[in-house]
Amino acid sequence: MNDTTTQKLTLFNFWVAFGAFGLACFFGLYQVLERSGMFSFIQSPAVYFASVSTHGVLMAFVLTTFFIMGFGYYTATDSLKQPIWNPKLAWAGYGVCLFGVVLAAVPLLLGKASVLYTFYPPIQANAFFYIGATLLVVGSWIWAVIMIVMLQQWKQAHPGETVPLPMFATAANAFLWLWTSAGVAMEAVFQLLPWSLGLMDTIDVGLARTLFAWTLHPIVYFWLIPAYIALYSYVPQAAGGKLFSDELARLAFLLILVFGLPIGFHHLYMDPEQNHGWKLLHMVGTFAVAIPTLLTGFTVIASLEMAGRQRGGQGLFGWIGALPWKNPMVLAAILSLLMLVLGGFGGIVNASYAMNAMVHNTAWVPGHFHLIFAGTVVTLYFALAYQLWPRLCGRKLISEELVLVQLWSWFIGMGIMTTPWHVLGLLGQPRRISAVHYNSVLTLAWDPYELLMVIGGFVLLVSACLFVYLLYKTQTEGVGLESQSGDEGMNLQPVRPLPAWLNDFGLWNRVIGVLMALSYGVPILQFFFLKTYSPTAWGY
Ligand code: HAS
Ligand code: CU
Repeated sequence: MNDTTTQKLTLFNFWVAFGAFGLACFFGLYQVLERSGMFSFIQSPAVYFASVSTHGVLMAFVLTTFFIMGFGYYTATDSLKQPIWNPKLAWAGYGVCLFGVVLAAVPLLLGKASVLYTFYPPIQANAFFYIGATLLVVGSWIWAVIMIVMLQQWKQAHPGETVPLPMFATAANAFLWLWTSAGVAMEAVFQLLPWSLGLMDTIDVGLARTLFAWTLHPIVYFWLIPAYIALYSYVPQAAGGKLFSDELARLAFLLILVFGLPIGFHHLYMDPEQNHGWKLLHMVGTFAVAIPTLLTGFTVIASLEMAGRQRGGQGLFGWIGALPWKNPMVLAAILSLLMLVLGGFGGIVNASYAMNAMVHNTAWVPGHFHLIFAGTVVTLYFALAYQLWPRLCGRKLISEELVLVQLWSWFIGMGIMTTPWHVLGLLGQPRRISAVHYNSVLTLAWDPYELLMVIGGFVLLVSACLFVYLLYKTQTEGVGLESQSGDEGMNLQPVRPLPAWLNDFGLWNRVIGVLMALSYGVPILQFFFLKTYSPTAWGY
């Protein structure tokens, strides 16, 4: 039941997301070419770092935030069957975000903000970059508030009823985002902005990295949750079955919300500003947060198995062949789960304190996150776009075959590009370098992998262009749909009444408050009481 306001809001958000994505893929190809060192005429560290910073910001912040906002508006109206609360405010949020992106884009493209997407000090960007990034976050808070208000409105109108799963997950993501973004917001307001405006001579880099770590881990779950909504709410139905367990799905989202937040120090294992005990504590939490993903794998694969068996699949694995592989949603789910196996394995290696020393700051890390984010998550964003586009534009997709070609080529390209990165990382190649000549026999071993990475980059760019082309052509030239039925696709199977803790976030927000105070309180407060870099302060 999407009214035209929702359709427009969703489409406008999606076009910014996918426009940013398409552009970022061009930067990506340039980067693999430059980094390979095979084409001396394009070698330029200055251009490389401007490009990789723009690429990272476009992919990690623009694609994701706009996609999540657009999908959230769609999911809220479709699953709650109520219009958007305060559409004017929603458009204002969109405007603030877009303005922020433009403001940040100028210094990025001029090479005045080559600070990479993590913008760790002491490298400094032009102030407009930080102002733009802050506006993007502030605009997205408006979206989060609208989601939470819509949830409350629905609950008031339906006392005692169970919130539909897609909206439950969307609201979890809105809360997650408010908690998550607080870290980087504090870093921007109290450190980066005054420093870049010349109001402060220096800032504490250790504190900045700690505040960024607050944001850096849970933000990846902010990106991931829409992908899981696809897995739970669209895939079982698309496969011809139903969701194995609605309750397990809710539990997975709650566990992501609670465990995803207080564990950011696995990004700081090799940093000196936090002590070992805190890192160990965050490591335990990091292993705990793998549980909801394992639950998701179990529930979704069980749903697929039920569907495959209903379609006549026999034996231990016969159901896999019986699945409708030509359905874009099902194909995307299978490919995503396959990439999740290796991407998640890499995550567990990263999370292991001792093994992290082996891979930290090597090409392994971009291998990990391209596979799990650009692979698993973005593939499901594609599938959601293909699912929603006909409903948003009132037109049929122009070619089912090309959609499948696009999904397969993205999967193949991602495999070709990220496997060598994992190997290169183990061979000791640092991440975040442009083409560097080490003049060493040891680095000769890198060459074949660099060639593969270039080939992967090409395949990915072709696939990305095909994706944007398919959406554009469908919107402009697709054959009109005869009727638009409301619930098609989204699984809203009725659920029995659930206890409040599985249907509400009040308790969980309090639990998170306590966990955040426990895991970040002392590590942040110490900066105000200790002399950060005094060796005695660290007990050495
Ligand atoms: Fe990560 C670094 C740990 C998940 C993204 N991660 C990053 C960075 C990004 C990122 C962007 O502990 C780089 C940040 C930077 O620039 O510095 N990550 C983890 C762990 C997980 C994890 C433990 N990461 C993600 C997700 C991301 C993401 C999701 C994006 C969306 N990550 C780390 C650590 C670092 C890190 C360290 C710091 C590294 C360093 O030193 O800098 C877990 O959530 C992963 C759990 C997943 C699994 C996989 C289970 C598999 C399943 C699939 C089953 C399917 C089957 C096949 C069997 C345990 C459920 C079925 C087949 C059919 C045909 C049906
Ligand atoms: Cu993390």
